[in-house]
This record gives sequence, structure tokens and C-alpha cells, in this order.
Amino acid sequence: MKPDLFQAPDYYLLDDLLTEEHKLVRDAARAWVKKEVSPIIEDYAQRAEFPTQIVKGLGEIGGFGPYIPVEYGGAGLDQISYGLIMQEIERGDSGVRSTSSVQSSLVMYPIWKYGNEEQRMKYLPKLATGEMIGCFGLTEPDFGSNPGGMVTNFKDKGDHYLLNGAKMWISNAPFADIAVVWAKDERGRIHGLIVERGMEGFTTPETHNKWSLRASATGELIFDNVKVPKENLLPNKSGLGAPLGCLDSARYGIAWGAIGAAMDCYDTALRYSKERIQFDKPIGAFQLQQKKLAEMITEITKAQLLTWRLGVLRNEGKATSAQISMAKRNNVDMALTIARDARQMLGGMGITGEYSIMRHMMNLESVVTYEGTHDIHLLITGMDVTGFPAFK
Ligand code: TGC
Ligand code: FAD
Repeated sequence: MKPDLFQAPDYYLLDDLLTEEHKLVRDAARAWVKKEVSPIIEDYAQRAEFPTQIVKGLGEIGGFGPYIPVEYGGAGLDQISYGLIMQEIERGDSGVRSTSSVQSSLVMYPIWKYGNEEQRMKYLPKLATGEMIGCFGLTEPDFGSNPGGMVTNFKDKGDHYLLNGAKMWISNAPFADIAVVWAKDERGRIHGLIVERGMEGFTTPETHNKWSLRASATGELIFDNVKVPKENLLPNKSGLGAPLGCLDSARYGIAWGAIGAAMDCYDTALRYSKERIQFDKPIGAFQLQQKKLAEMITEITKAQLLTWRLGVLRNEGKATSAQISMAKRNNVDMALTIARDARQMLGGMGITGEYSIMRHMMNLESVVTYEGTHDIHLLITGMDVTGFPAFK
């Protein structure tokens, strides 16, 4: 793979909107990605393997629980710093950002928000350093966009719960130490349970043959009469709103992350367009290539502004779930379009692992599907503006 020469586009001088702390956090994450992710990630993606050696570093740059309070081992940062870290990590690879998103927003967040103090102290500090890795089980074979229909369930057996069912498409599952699992009780109410590797009847088979997110491990969670101790139930929130609340935090991070992938594709295509000569001119001198680059930088700039504003609203506690949906949907679609155009600008070279673009493009096909598909987010916006849910 070519050396990482990334230079971040900032067409509207958005750095002026950031504090010194935001810039320090972002620059540390950017430098770490250049040193630790860029040189190895193509190789790991080609081999369909997660690079476990980067886990410690992810913890050190605040990639695990950036906004979780310091007393629980988190970095105690604000929502814009959280977003900037996600942007930089996904600039390297969406699969690495997935590991960070799942650990932060889908495992640490529910334990912090819905757990009790013993659960927080037991799990959060180890999750923050990467000493422990978690995964999040919501999706099932027959319930993806409609998680409320889930059939995974647990029964109260007096001194423990008995868990049965299956989850699929679970990021980090094959190597996770714990899983935050969403299941129905005997009354059909959804609760979160912390299931630990090693509990009898709990297995995590890996999902193979993915063309996307190849450097991220995906798997199933199978529960065959798993005895879960009663103290592993998250006591402070139940109902579908509990897992969906975690998704708000993860979707917000993805909205920033997608900008990172888009910036990397744009930067690569821009540099290539100045170096590649055809018909005695750099291809960047042709109007058709300039149109692509002009559209890319326009869309990246719009996405940066949308996301920065959303971060301010989240810092003020005013962002709605529907606003987060709009940013996730817009930014991932924007990044996917840019990746496809950038890939074309590199001609044949664009399909090789010499450049990051094709990997980003394939990764983004998962990002546009997980955490709520492109169409589900459109329906969320539609419901928000009309008041009519069109899901069913
Ligand atoms: P609905 O009746 O609308 O809502 C049920 C309850 O939930 C509340 N709620 C929310 N709460 C917090 N945050 C949100 N975003 C919320 N959206 C809804 C709602 O107020 C209600 O509360 P209550 O108290 O009245 O019960 O539910 P529905 O069954 O009609 O479904 C709505 C729909 C389709 C929007 C929802 O199911 C949905 O978002 N589906 C998409 C599923 C999804 O995103 N799955 C993601 C799985 S995890 C994943 O992909 C991780 S990838 C990780 C990585 O690698 O980065
Ligand atoms: P379906 O729900 O079957 O949707 C198929 C198509 O139908 C989509 O285009 C969808 O938009 C459309 N559709 C569905 N309902 C409607 C409707 N009402 N109106 C119009 N169109 C509709 N899940 C987890 O719980 N944890 C994870 O860690 C996790 N990681 C993932 C990692 C990867 C790589 C992938 C690919 C997925 C992951 N997921 C995870 C699952 C992901 O969230 C689901 O794939 C996603 O929610 C969509 O569900 P589905 O694949 O079952 O598609």
C-alpha cells in the first residue's frame, strides 16, 4: 500500500469552530492512525482479520468510551471530541471504527446509563483500556430493521435467568469477552443482559466470506439454555427504547466517521488527479474530473457543518433521535458516493489495494446498512416531519 500522505480538507475553515482540546484530541488520533493503522490495515483487510495489536492504542487515544466519565475509566470528553475521534479512526478504516463504536456506544454506554454502580465499576474501566472487549446483540436472523419482534428470551429460574435464542451480524462477537444482549422476559418486555464468554451454552461462531468490513470480526451469538446470574441484568431501563437509545450514540459517531472515509477518498483522488498524466495533461485539468472533485469537497463541507452543529446540540442535550438519523443517513450516503467517484478517478489503480479507496467503498456498503438502513433512516425523518410512522 502507498505511504499515508493524508491531508485533511477544511474548505470552510471549520477548525476555527473547534477548541484547543478538540484539535489536540483530533490530531493525536490522526497521528496514531497514520502510524498504527494505515501501514497494516490493507493487509489485514485482505486476510479478513482484525488487527488485535491496535486495541491498546485505541484505548489510549480515547477510542473506547471517549465521553464516559473519568471515574469509570473513560476520557470524559465532549461530543465533538468524540465525533472527531470517530472521524479520524474511520479515515483509517470503517471496521476499526466499528470496534470503537461498539465498545463505546453499544457496550460502555448501556452499562453506564442502564447499569448499577457495581456493574459500572466491574466492567467500564477494563473496557476503556481494551483489556476487555464487548459486543452488542440486537439483530436476529428474522428481525433486523424490526428489532422489536425479537424472539431471544429469558426465564426467571429463581437464582438465575435462563437465556435462549440467537443473534446475528454481531461486530466483535468472535473475540468479545462480554456481550450486551437484548432479550424478552416472560411478559415480552425487552431487557439488557451482560453475558460473559465461558458461560455454558454460549457460543460465538464467526461469519465468513464478507466482501465488506473485512478487518472487523463479525459473528453470531448463540444462547442454548445459558444460565445468566441475576446481577447481570441491566436494571435501570427496559423496553425497545433502551437499545435504541444506545443506537443514537453510535449513529452520531458514524455520522462523523463517514466524513473521515470520504475525506480520505477525496484526498487520494485529488492527489492522483494532479499526478496522473493522460493526453499530455494531468487528469485533474479535465472538466469531468474537476466536476467530481468539486462535488466531493462541497458535500464533505456540508456534512462537516451538519455534524458539527449536531455535536453542539448533543453537548447541550438538545439533539433529537431524528436529527441523528438525518446526519447518519446523509453522511454515509455522501461518503459512499464519493468513494465510488474517487474509485473511478483512479481508473484501474482504483481497484487495487495500493490505495485505500476500494476498501472504503466496500466498507461503506455495511455502514449504509447497519445501525439502521438508509431507507429506515429516511422513514424516521418522514415520520418526524409528518407525524405518520410508515414502517408497518
Ligand atoms: P417504536 O414504537 O417507534 O419505538 C419503540 C420505543 O423506542 C423509543 N425510541 C427510541 N428511543 C431512543 N432512541 C431512539 N432512536 C428511539 N426510537 C424509538 C420510542 O419512543 C418507543 O418508546 P416507548 O417508551 O413508547 O416504548 O419502535 P418500532 O418497533 O416501530 O421501530 C422503529 C424503528 C424502525 C425506527 C426502529 O426499530 C429502528 O431504528 N430500527 C433499525 C434497527 C437498527 O438500527 N438496528 C441496529 C442494530 S446494532 C448495529 O447495527 C450495530 S453495527 C455496529 C458497528 O459495527 O458499528
Ligand atoms: P432487513 O431488515 O431484512 O432489511 C432488508 C431491506 O428491507 C433493507 O433495504 C431495508 O431498508 C428494507 N426494509 C426493512 N423494513 C422496511 C420498511 N418498513 N420499509 C421499507 N423498507 C424496509 N447488529 C447488531 O445488533 N449488532 C452488531 O454489532 C451489528 N453489526 C453488524 C455488522 C455488519 C458488518 C452488518 C452488515 C450488520 C451488523 N448488524 C449488527 C446488523 C444490522 O444492524 C442489520 O443488518 C440492519 O439493521 C438491517 O437488518 P437486516 O440485515 O436484517 O435487513
